[in-house]
Amino acid sequence: MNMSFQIGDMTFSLSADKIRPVTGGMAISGVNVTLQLPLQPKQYFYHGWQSWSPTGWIEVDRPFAPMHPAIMRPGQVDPLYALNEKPNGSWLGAVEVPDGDVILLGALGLESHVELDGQILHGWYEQGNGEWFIANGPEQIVFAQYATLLSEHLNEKDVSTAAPQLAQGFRSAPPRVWCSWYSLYTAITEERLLRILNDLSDLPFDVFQIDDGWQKGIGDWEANEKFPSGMEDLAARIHATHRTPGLWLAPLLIVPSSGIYRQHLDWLLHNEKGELVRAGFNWGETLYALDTTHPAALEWLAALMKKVRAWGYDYLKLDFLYAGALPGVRHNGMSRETAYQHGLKVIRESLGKAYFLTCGAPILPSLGLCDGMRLGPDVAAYWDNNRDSRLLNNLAAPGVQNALRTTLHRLWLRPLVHADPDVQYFCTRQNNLSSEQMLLLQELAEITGFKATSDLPAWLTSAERASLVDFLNAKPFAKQIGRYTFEIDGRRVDFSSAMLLPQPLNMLEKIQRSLLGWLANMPWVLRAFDRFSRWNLAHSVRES
Ligand code: 9PG
Repeated sequence: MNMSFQIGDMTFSLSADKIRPVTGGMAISGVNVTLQLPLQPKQYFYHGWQSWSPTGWIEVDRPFAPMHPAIMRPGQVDPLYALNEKPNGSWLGAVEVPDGDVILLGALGLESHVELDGQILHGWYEQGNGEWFIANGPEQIVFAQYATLLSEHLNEKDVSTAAPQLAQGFRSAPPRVWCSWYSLYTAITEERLLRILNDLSDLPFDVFQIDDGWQKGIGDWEANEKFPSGMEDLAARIHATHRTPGLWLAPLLIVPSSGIYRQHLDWLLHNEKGELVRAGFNWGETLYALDTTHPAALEWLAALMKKVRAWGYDYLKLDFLYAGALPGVRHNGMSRETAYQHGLKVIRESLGKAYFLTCGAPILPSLGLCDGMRLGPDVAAYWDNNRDSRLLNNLAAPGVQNALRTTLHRLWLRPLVHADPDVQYFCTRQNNLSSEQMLLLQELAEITGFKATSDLPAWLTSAERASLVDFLNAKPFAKQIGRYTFEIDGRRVDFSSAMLLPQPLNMLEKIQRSLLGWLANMPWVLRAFDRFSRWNLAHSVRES
């Protein structure tokens, strides 16, 4: 069906199967929908696939170019669209019109994508038919209406099992978390964590969360030799300090050195050629994915979740979840995001009343099934890494600027899930952030209410410790006043400095990119790099 409509003094033409008015806009349906814009927009809202994928407003004539190295792409963007150089994004897209208003085209179902082709905003479902929301108006209002429709749509399909549990415990407000990752990385040991638990003393944290480094391997979720008393004992010790024990796992990833890989290759996701689907590269190994439609794999997944709950962990940070939604051929033929959602439901049910934080997670298919969601890439104790963000074009790389940019552009999701902006820093030791940069991160957490840090209590000066206590106890009132500006308890906060995108490369830098992208794409280089960072880490945390 083709129709035209008028917004202000502009005429649009729309092609879709069905059209009906809904609050704030129109609901349309169709596998392929197109909206002919009356003029070429200047800015496009690019929405990344999973937590770490770049998200934000970009100039239409300078869309995000492919990220490097290629080997990392499956773990950073939707691999199906990694080479699409038009402005495009997962499930939704928006453009800005000259009066400052925006036009949004947002899917209400999974496996959908939006692209800007000249003056045509084009949305499609990878398969099947689906619904869309289309609206025009002030940015915050249009996105809020989309979020409302998304929640109704997800509830309609009865996906939401998390929502009824939200009333319990600290789920009404996001938890305050001490997380081991951003100070110790994989160099955690039982002894070190117990010392920190003791040093935290009266700091008001709800959760003590153990991150990557406790496990035998990715797929082998048992305590390694650095945790001689076992994970159950550690959970009991955390409980004894009246904090909720939290644990990190990447349950949908499998690496070649794991037992699952050796014994159950058939549980892994394959492509149409029968080869294993690659899910990226990390820990010196190629990553593979669990097929979340394989009955035996699902049984193992449910048993794993029940095991960690029985150990005493009531807060789970489940990471690298995108692996379950990668393109591939599944055991029961399910499409990719539906298969992921199926796996997530099994996880949610097996976790019972535990707090479930998703990370590295495809956004729309996780809604309604988790309590909290990481909305950006990892922070780091520096603002930006020029090599990654600019030379390698990798805006999913760790750093405060990338994390602020992506998270800020996803704040419209807040009515649907606790928004985790990643950790904040208070400690100045071994930290390259300026006090203004540390403050911006803290302010973003004040806005979302999800507060966390990895700062080592023994490294905090008494002034730093006091400001951490104030931060954790405060319940400021935050209000958005512009695209990047907020008022927090009457104080004006401007995030614009974090929104800038890297400058284009000159000739010499382009040569550097090719060389670096080629080198960083080789497993042996990444393996050597991994070994070097572990060695470096061992030295830097010796004094902690
Ligand atoms: C633990 C970490 C922390 C962190 C997560 C996630 O592409 N990569 O190789 C890649 C590595 C680590 C990473 C993200 C991407 O970080 O976001 O908070 O839990 O895993 O390994």
